[in-house]
Amino acid sequence: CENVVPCTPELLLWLSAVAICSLYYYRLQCSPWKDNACCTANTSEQAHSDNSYLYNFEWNHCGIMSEACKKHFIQDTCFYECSPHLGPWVQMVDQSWRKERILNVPLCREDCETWWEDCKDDFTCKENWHVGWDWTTGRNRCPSASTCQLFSTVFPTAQNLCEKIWSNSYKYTTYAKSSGRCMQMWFSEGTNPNKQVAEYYIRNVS
Ligand code: FOL
Repeated sequence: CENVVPCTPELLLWLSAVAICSLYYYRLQCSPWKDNACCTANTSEQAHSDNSYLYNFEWNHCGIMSEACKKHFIQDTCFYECSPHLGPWVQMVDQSWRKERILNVPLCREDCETWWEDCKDDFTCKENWHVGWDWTTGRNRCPSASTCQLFSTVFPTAQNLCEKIWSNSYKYTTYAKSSGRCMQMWFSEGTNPNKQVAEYYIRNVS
């Protein structure tokens, strides 16, 4: 900071406080579920790690993913692993790595749109992140037939991203968070807004 402003001890202290706070913030993305969660503290810790053992999944498969984009993937992991209100959308599957999946969870438009907005300038080589990777190194790498492209090329719209990336785990909706008709990946600590949404969809089975 010397070239910009004088490095007073106060300023240095402030800068380190900011650094520590932002680190702390990123470690706490699953905390909204702390009172009622399907995940363990260990899983929520792993959700924040670039070398997570959860699925050995490499976010940085086309260069380093931006922090702004990655935070949505961390939040998605929290939601996927921790949410106790996904029952209406759970289906049995017969896959090597899981026996249940979520299908067509109605996601609030803000959550989907900010996810796309924050990732649109990042890169990926695949539209469906569930299948077709090269796992020979133990972590997913781009298959040789693919090329790294902008998210905004692979996923032209927010709807494309949210629905296709995890093979229709999510259904894009135009419902706002305030509607009570969509599930929120992002919410503050306190009452979980998704409880009432799940109850609504259980009562109104199509
Ligand atoms: N988030 C959400 N919202 N829904 C999900 O289903 C979801 N799933 C993951 C992470 N976040 C999620 C798990 N991700 C493989 C790839 C990705 C992954 C888990 C496993 C994997 O091993 N793919 C193999 C095929 C495995 C198989 O189907 O047998 C591959 O070919 O790349």
